[in-house]
Amino acid sequence: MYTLYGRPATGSAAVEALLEELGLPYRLENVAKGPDGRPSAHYLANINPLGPVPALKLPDGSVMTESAAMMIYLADLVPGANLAPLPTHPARGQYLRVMLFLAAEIYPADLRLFYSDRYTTDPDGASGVKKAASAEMDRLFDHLANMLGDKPFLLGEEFSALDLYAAMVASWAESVPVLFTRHPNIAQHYARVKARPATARAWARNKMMDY
Ligand SMILES: N[C@@H](CCC(=O)N[C@@H](CS)C(=O)NCC(=O)O)C(=O)O
Repeated sequence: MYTLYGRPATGSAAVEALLEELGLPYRLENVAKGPDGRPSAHYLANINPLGPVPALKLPDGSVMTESAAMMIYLADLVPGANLAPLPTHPARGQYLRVMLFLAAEIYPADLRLFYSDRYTTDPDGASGVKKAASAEMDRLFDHLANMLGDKPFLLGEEFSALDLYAAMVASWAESVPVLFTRHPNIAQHYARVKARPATARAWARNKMMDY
């Protein structure tokens, strides 16, 4: 049994959808924030001392953090589900490249957008951080749209774990309707991913919106 620690519509949403897609047994643990904005002392002491979600407890009791690592790990565990190119597959390099681009570029830019005050020591600096993050998100989503092009999925015809992660970060845009108008291919991709029955089950719980 896997335990996914998360909160609706956060970085746990892609992992939850992937667990559904793979048919792995899991339970969800909601990590509520206290009045100080921090998770419980139990979560900090036993699951993730840094605080954020998601975290994933594996059947052997060990804990993983880092959403992209969970995506790569879980998809590889069930090769028969075909949600990741195998290490020797020609698409493996692009798969890892784009997964890390989403996790290391778009996700942190989004954190700067939504938690701007954390990224400056200047009491008046948050609005500048937010403005820069917003411009960076535009630039990164332009790049994502170029990588997607007119393909149904990021790797081409085949859906993969990458598409879950990409649709999740798209849902975090400063304005999703503006993003989807600017990049209709990202809008179509989001709809395609969200329409998958297993993902739809997980994302209904996350209240992932239709646009
Ligand atoms: N690099 C981490 C980032 C995790 C992260 O920043 N999670 C956010 C939610 S999307 C969070 O828990 N933020 C709460 C906080 O920092 O207070 C990952 O990919 O798992």
